[in-house]
Amino acid sequence: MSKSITRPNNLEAFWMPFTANRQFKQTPRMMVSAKDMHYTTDDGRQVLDGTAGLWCCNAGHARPKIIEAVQQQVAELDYAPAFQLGHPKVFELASELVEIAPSSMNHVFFTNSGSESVETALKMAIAYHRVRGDGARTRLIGRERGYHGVNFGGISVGGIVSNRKMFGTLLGGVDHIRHTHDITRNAFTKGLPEHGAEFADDLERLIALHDASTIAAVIVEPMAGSTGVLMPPKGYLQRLRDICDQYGILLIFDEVITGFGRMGGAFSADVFGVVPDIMTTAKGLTSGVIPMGAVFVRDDIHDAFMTGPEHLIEFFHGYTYSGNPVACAAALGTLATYREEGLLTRAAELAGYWEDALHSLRDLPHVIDIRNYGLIGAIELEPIAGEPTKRAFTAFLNAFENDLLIRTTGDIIALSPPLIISKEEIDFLFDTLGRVLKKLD
Ligand code: PXG
Ligand code: PLP
Repeated sequence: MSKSITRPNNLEAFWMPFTANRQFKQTPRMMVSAKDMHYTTDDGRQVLDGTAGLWCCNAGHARPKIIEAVQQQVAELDYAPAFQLGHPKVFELASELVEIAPSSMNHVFFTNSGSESVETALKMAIAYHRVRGDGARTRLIGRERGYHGVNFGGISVGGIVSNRKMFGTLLGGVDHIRHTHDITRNAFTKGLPEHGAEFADDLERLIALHDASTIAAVIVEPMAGSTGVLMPPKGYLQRLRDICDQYGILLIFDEVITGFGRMGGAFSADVFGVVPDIMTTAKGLTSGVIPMGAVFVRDDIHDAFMTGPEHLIEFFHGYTYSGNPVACAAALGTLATYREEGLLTRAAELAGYWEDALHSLRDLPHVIDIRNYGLIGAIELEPIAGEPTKRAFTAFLNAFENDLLIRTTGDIIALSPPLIISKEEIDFLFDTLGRVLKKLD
């Protein structure tokens, strides 16, 4: 392929998402192609993808099965209306998905992103109580430091201050349980932290305040990714599950990052043995190739809607592109790739090697915590006094110059490579990152 792709001569028009626009446009970092574990930049460098794009390219880049599926589908049926009409692939995909989902979740609603999956799940939860005649249950409970996308519902239940503070009063009737980050007791834990199951009891506080009869659902990420990789303390998710069961509150797991193999199983519901009532996914569903999300629901939640006259719409919700045929083809190609290469469990096989390599960085300057599970790792750095985020952002820039893509949030470095990574590539990743960290001011 030609490497003579030139840089566009005007970068002004595109307002970049979640980006320091002015910094980027002064010194652009441009990706022009990708294959397997690597991006190629416009200056011809091969950069190791340490983040699976944005936690989504779980099968790696330019995988043949996915390319073929998308190319065929776009020529055969590019689009079919999603409302009151169907096409074969969307049913085929839903059936394949419920095969790998927890056994009680046999229904799937399609969206186009994680943010839309979250909105869909929150609406389903509130509507579910209402169709059962329990319409006072409208309150939604999220968690401090939670990330549930960027739409109004998602930022309302979310708990990342910078994503909330600019946008007014948000959704009413929302409250938050406390986050689970506790470096004092859990620093440098390998795998799940020993301490903190009792943080789940904070839900009891909110139930005492609002009364369970007003609460529709609790939404949490089983592993809080975007805020900087916070693993659930041992026993924490089970305790949340127990409290929700006791009070008739739905439990939503936001598995947008944790779904599709990242933690070492298809979903973290399997990995941690705690099954939610509703599960939101996106990202790894199509390995990032075409935007798509899916919301999985427990059978009795779906069935509760299937009442009334049969010619009437049961759930007044959906997107123009829900179950888009090309997205479905991408997802089917992705699932085939996962299946053939054993990728949904590969993170579990590599976890030990990954963990050892990651924790070998613990004595480097400014490192105050290291966390990991499956093929996820995080390195928390001491912020520069008065200049939060700067130290980690410098590490990101230096790593990129040294042919390694990492991701930072605040002063935390997050790592989540494609699930096809080799041991040699893991070595390259941590050797490079170690050199970058050693040089940080
Ligand atoms: N829920 C969770 C748990 C997520 O992690 C979303 C919802 C929203 O998905 P969409 O597809 O609308 O972006 C996410 C997305 C990062 C990072 O670097 C994380 C996400 C997106 C982009 C960057 O931490 N998470
Ligand atoms: N805005 C307008 C004016 C629309 O007509 C529609 C869909 O018909 C939307 C927003 C929602 O778009 P989507 O279904 O792609 O989310």
